[in-house]
Amino acid sequence: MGKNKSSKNKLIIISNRLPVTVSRKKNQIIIKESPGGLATGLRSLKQKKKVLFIGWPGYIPRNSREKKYIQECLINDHQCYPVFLSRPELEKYYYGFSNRTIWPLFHYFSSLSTFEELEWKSYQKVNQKFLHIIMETAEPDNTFWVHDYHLMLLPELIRKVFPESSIGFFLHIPFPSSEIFRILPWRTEILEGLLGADLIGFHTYEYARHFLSSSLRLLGYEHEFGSISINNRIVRVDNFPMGIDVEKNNRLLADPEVQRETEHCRKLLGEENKIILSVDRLDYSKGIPQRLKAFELFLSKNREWHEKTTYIMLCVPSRTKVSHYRLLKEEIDRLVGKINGRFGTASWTPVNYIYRSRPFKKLISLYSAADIALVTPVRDGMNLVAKEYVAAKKDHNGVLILSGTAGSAEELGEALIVNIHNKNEVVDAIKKALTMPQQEKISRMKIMRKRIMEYDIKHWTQSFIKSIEETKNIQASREHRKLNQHGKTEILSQYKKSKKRLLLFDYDGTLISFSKKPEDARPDKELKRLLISLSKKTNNHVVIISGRDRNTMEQWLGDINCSLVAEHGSWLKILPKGEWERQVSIPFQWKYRIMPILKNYESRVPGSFVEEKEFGLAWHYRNTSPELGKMRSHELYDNLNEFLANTSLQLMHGKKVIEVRIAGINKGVSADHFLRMKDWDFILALGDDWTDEDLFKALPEGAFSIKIGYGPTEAGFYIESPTACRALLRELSKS
Ligand code: GDG
Repeated sequence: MGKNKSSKNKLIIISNRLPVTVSRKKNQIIIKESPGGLATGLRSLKQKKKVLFIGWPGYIPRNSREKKYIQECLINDHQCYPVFLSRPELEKYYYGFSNRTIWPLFHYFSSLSTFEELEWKSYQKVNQKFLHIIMETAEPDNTFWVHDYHLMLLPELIRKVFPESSIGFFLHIPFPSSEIFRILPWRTEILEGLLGADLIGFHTYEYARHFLSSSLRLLGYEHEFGSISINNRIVRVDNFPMGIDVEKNNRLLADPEVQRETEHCRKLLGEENKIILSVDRLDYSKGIPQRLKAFELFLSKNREWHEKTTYIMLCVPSRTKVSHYRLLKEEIDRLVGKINGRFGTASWTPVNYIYRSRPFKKLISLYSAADIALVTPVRDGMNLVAKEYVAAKKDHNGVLILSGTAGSAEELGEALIVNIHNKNEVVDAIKKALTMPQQEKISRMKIMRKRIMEYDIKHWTQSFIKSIEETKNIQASREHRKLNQHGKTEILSQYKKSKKRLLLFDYDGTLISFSKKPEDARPDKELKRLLISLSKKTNNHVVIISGRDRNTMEQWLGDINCSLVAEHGSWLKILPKGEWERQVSIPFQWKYRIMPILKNYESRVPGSFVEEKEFGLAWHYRNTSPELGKMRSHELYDNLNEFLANTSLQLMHGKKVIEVRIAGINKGVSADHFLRMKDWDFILALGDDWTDEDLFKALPEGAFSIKIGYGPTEAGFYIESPTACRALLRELSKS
């Protein structure tokens, strides 16, 4: 496959299926475009970007000549790069892992999920296969947009071969709660695969929240407003509710053929007859049997509607090779037969069941003709049918009944929202819809329609791509501040040149890595040696600024010729005098009031503990279950915040710690003592926590400041870890 020379503006869309279908008829290969919403949405980007597609063409070639022919046609005429899959691959990767493991699990049908090692292996292999085609087709700086649950390992695979590329991933189905997700034996591999992307998109806020929660619980990744920092990379997680192709919709609604078909349909069923419509792929997630049972109950409870309402149920065959789907089909056939047999008459068939795919034009005519759309999935990522129905109701004369468990319910709150497992609720909704006053129908439909017209497929595509770009820009600005060799050389050369140097170091997370128990983070031999060597130099004044208590500081670092700051500045030991001085003179009765609150959290959150300092109290939650710790920390913070209002105490949320201490004391204020001491010609401050931000803010112009780890900061530079920080200290001490 020839490489397509390109620039940054090449966008590569990767999905299980290409937007074309290849088939063979009478010994001839036929290629038909099957543009879904996505392909349409991308058309609006085409002026700015060259768009290519990678995916399975839906056909297994008979021989290598045919394969080559198909390949050439697809590439040259459709910008589609095929990934050919063998029959065993389709069986294991597609029908197997994708549709027998992930699909049921992510739709909360965990009991239908199978966990077969061989299918997982095939899933891995096929994701690799996609990667190979990508490597033959793409350039390292392209933008990749990977779609859906079939390719969840691909973002990480692409990242490994093209580390600088921009990668977006969008999941079209729900992302389940972490309690369901963790059932998957290969949960960490899937999460890591997805986290190779720069941007991970979901239909709803809930799915994004579930994903963030799984990443935290299973991999320990914290997030800040939906952004996760992994080493030096940011991964943004957000919701992008998919819209529909509004333009196509409007075009078809104006088409005389569609209008004729709508009228024909209405006439056929009788002008007075109310039409209830549902359109689904035949899938257990769509709640079809439950809906039929609810309709049966409606008919049995409301005889006055007999012969006055018809339910048109369009089911599109789907995954017929998976046994659950075949069983479902049988159940649906049986239920339709039962209802029609029980209530039907010579002139009226209550359920008009169509089991085949119809051209989209016909679908629009049906939407247009229907008085009610009954969209009641058990669970659905979004459900575009609900949106298509609303969009087709130009005259606003229709009612949408929608499951609260469909992603689209987040945007379509004016629908009659139901729980499909509550048959009576559905029956009431059907009745309400049939008798709804015209004015109410119009006002509900108007609001929904306006929203759908605005947030259409173009809007969705553009905002996703824009969001990848924004994430990349944030990444670049961070990269720009990463302490590279050039930055290091500058610091070292300034250091060498200067005569009056102030070195301000935070302790935990900066000079030493965090450990499970705070008392285990003693300085190691090398650290002591480095600190001694740096503080011995007559031109240097070393200050270690910590939130730790005075006794620990003295015990661990008291023998070094440096100044110490304990409890964020409540105590200072300033050289050359070298005696501890208290900076606060406030009665500490307050501790007796705060302590029971913190102790209560200590007992409620296993692994957490309270630390008592002379002028502060801290509740540490580093060793708790990450989510519980985080949740309780926010709760405690809120409680204390109210409690401490109008006191001279301040509340601080540090790294896995909540601390209460005297107001007006912080690392910035303590640093000021040292900054004012002399006219320093070299200042270097190192810190990792947000308490160190006060220190960075207090520094004069020209000072060097370095944040250890990633996240928003006032510091001039980033460095990735305490280990990297140690390496810098080594170089300084050698200078
Ligand atoms: C997955 C997620 C998410 C249906 N019958 C015919 C036909 N359709 C079209 C509809 C609609 C689409 O198929 C169905 O989309 P849904 O959103 O309802 O459901 P899934 O197929 O399960 O899609 C879902 C979606 O991905 C997008 O992210 O919303 O939650 O499960 O557009 O119009 N089209 C034609 N003939 C038919 O007979 N031509």
